[in-house]
Amino acid sequence: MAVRIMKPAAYKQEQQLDYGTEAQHDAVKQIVAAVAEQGDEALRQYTKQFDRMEIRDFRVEETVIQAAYSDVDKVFLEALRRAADRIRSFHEKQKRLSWHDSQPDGSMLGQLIRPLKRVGLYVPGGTAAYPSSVLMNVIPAQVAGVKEIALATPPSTAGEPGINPYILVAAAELGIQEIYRVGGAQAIAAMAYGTESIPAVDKICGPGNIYVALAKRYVYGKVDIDSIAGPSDITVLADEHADPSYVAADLLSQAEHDALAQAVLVTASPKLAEQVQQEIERQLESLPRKEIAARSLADNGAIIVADSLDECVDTVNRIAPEHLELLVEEPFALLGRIENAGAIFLGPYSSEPVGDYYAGPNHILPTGGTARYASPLNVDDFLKKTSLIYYSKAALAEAGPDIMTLARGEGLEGHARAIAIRLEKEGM
Ligand code: HSO
Ligand code: ZN
Repeated sequence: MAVRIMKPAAYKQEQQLDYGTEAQHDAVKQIVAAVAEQGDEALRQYTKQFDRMEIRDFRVEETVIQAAYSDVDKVFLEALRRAADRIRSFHEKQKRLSWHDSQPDGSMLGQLIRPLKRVGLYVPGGTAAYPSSVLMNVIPAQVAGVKEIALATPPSTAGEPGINPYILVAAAELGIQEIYRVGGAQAIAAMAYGTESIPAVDKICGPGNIYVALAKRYVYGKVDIDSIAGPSDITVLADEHADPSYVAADLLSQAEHDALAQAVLVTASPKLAEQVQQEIERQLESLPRKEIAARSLADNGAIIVADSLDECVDTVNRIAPEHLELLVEEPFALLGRIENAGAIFLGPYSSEPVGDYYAGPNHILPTGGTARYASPLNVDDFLKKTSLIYYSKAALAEAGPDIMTLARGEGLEGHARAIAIRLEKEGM
């Protein structure tokens, strides 16, 4: 089935946030409460029930992590190392320093910037377990200075070591040795509340199924969480200079992630629209994940034909894509008009996979239109700020009357007196 061609007004973006059913909410609530109360015992029971596995030690042994190297191709490992280097150097640029500002009256104000102490990363099982996502989650945390990073991933009965060796190797390459074989809502609860074998963390990151997403919502407040990611999306804005085969390939690269993924072309060229439509059909034929990609394109894909480049830009801003490719003759000229996008890929050689794996910017991006207000995962997500206030005697003498006025205006005489007692005692 061909991707639908439509006018901008006909394109309605589905907000695909999955809020779960009542039964799923109830199940997650129960799991979180049981793990918070009974710790490892509850973890063992849920792992038996959901993963069909009896776990003695949740912690993955170092020997198992090392052994995973023999299952990973050397060429893959070298590419992974080069990707990690680039991702690290990009995130190094985001670091910020504590600062303070001294005033002529001797007072001083500032911000202490400190890393979170301990972060937990959830890595889903199955085909969506991406080693590249381990890099994208862990590296900004390390650059921020987080000392303790633990990883949780579901155990699997399929072969040894029961955990995707690529995930183990990606973690080991980053120096992460604390890995737990536990998945689902129970893993999130364990990291939030702590159990005998899994110490509690301060923040939980990483994608997962609906149970994981709901559990993250439940534990938010006890710990911090990253955003709850929806299905991935791409919008390609292309003009008549774009190569239709590139456009089609890039749309397919996003569509193959997930049947719920959204791949959209926006163009003012009806000719390009038709060429891309045909090219997608042609390229789909030989794509190994063609069923997933075809479903994604049929259900959520669109080719939007606008009347002008201006209308294309308006449409892009309305979609607020996670990934935006500018396959136009002068991509830099458009930048100033793009208001909402998680990541912008400029020109014919910056295909999305360049950013998914390698260039350096994070691939954990705001999905489903949330680029209206959200940013890519970054170093700041692993930092916290503490305000510093030092007032000198002279500064308090000057500010005291204003502070007392504001306090009394709120009916808080105790506040006013905390200032007054100083002014009086010191004759200010
Ligand atoms: N496109 C995905 C990231 C990814 N692609 C991981 C391949 N592996 C969401 O940005
Ligand atoms: Zn991707």
